[in-house]
Parts: sequence; structure tokens; C-alpha cells
Amino acid sequence: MFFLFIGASDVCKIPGISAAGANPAVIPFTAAADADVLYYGRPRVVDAVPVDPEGHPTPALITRAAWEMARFPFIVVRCGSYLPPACPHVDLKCDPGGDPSLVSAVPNAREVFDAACELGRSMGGMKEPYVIGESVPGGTTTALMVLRSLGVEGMVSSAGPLNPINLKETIWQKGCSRCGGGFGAFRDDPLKAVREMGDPMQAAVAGFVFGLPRDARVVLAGGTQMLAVLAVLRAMGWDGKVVVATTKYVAQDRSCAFLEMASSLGAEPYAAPLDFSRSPHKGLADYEKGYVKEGVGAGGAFWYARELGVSVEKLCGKVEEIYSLMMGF
Ligand code: AAM
Repeated sequence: MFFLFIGASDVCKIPGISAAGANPAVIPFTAAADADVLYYGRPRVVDAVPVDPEGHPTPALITRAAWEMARFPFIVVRCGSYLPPACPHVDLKCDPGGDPSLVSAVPNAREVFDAACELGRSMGGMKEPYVIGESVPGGTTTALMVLRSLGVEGMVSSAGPLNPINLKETIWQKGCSRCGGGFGAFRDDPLKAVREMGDPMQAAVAGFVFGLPRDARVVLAGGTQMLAVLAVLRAMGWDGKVVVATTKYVAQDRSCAFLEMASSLGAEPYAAPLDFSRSPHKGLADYEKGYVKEGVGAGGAFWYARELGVSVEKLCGKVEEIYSLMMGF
């Protein structure tokens, strides 16, 4: 079964920090619109497909294409997105995360974790694997904050071709000064790392996985954001086997250390071999240049569809088809 956790962090309001939306004014709509794209094949909560500032489409297209080809069951879980999606969803009823450079990011991280843990427990009998994706614009920054707070070295990825690393460093420094944080400072209290520096999706997905049976087959569908979730789980003593499934665009992103971090956290990495190099659509062809890269569980949905027997060619062809339909080509 596939789960899409949609959340938010006020970090996304900092100009230049996120490309997961056309501009800072519409980024708050991205997560809810992403969920609608997965569910309906188009956004309903807003009337425009989420794109980055240069018009490249959301990776929700890939997730939707994987679903259309493989028809795996899925649920959308809202964990603090600014808006509810139009599609049916489970609501953990939490607030968007605050900007950790200014405030405690997720004051009720424990409650969010516990509520999601209950949800995980109730899912215990569902069909395996459990493939869990996210949409949290700005989420790579909160991932960096949590990874470092837990003593995990390595840079995170980003939604744009130019990773705003300097800006991320500034937010890290400010966050540390605000709450007495630092590298490894909250190693003994992983939920404090999320509370002070993270986002609600991290608390929710960590809780959800914690609630699943210990031997469940878990696939964290995302790039460095899901490594932050895994770091929280590992710091809590969770020793389950896990695949972290992303796209080749994150695995090959030289600005980040996805593979090194996955290995240090004891995860089996998977990099979806998407290939849009011959796409007639610039929006997709530019994925090969590092635009967008991953999100909405795209790499994990691809993994899942492959697992269910769908070929790489069919999957990439379906993405092209959906993109043409959606953008009216
Ligand atoms: C989610 N929706 C997206 C998107 N993501 N639409 C367009 N591009 C993306 N990359 P950052 O921290 O740089 O904002 O990157 C994290 C976001 O990018 C997440 O929302 C993730 O799901 C993805």
C-alpha cells in the first residue's frame, strides 16, 4: 500500500529556499495540489498544476503514472499542510511547521508522533509493502536541521538545480542559536530534534512506521527528507529493515550525499532509473538537468510499480502521456 503524507514548514516562505512551487505565494498550495494530482490526475484545490519557478511540473506526475500503471492502493495523510486537499484523506489534525530559525518548529511533535503511531498500528494487517512518500515544500531544509541535530553528516538535496546551501546553512546557524542546538545536540532526544528543528511530516512518518509491525516491509519513498525520518527512527532504537527509494536525480545529485547518508543509516537505497532525455517536452527533459528531481513519493511509487511488474519504458511513457494531457499539449 502507498501512503502520501502532506505537510508544511514555514521555511518555504523564505525567498529562495524552495523551488517546489512557481513562487513563494503559491508554494503553500503545492502539497494539497500534489495529493489531488495523485488522486484525480489533476489538482482540484487550485486550478493549476504545481510547477517550479521555471515551469517544470511536480513529480506527482510520476507518482500518478506509477499508480495508473500498477493500481496499488493508496491513502493520503494530511499532517499539517496549509490547505486540505480536495481528495479524500486522513487528517492527523496538526499545524504547519514553524520556521526553526525563529520558533520551535513542531511544538506538539510527540502528539503528532503518537497519533501517527496509532494509524500505523491500525494498518498492521494491510497488504505489504508499506511505501511512504511526502510533499513538504522547504522540507529538505528541515531535513538538514534534523539530520545534523542527530549527528548525521552530509548535505541534503533540493527541488531546484541550484541547491541553496548557503541559505540552508544560515537557517541552521540561526536555529542552533535560538534553541541551543548543534551537531548531534539532540541525539538522545530525537523528538526534540523534530520539535525544535524539523517539520510535522517527520514526526508523522516516524510515528507511523514505529506503529507498524516490526518485521513490516517498509519503503521510505523520498530522498534526503526520508533519510531525516529514518535518522529519527534509528535514534529511537528502531532497527527495522528499510529501503529508501528515490530517483536517480537525487542519487546522482552531487550537491547532496544521499547514498553516503543512506548507508550510514543502514538503509538499502533505490534510485528509480527514470529517463526523460529524449522527451519532446522541455518540462520533463529538464529533469535530466536537475530540475525538480523527486517528491510526492515519486521514486518509491516507481519502485512499487516495478515490483508489480511494470516496465521502465511503460512507466516513463505514461508520465509523458499524463504530462501532455495535463498541460494541454
Ligand atoms: C513536491 N512537490 C513538488 C516538489 N516536491 N513540486 C515541484 N518540485 C518539487 N521538487 P525543497 O526543500 O527544495 O522545497 O524540496 C522539497 C520538496 O520537493 C518537497 O515538497 C518534495 O515532495 C518535492
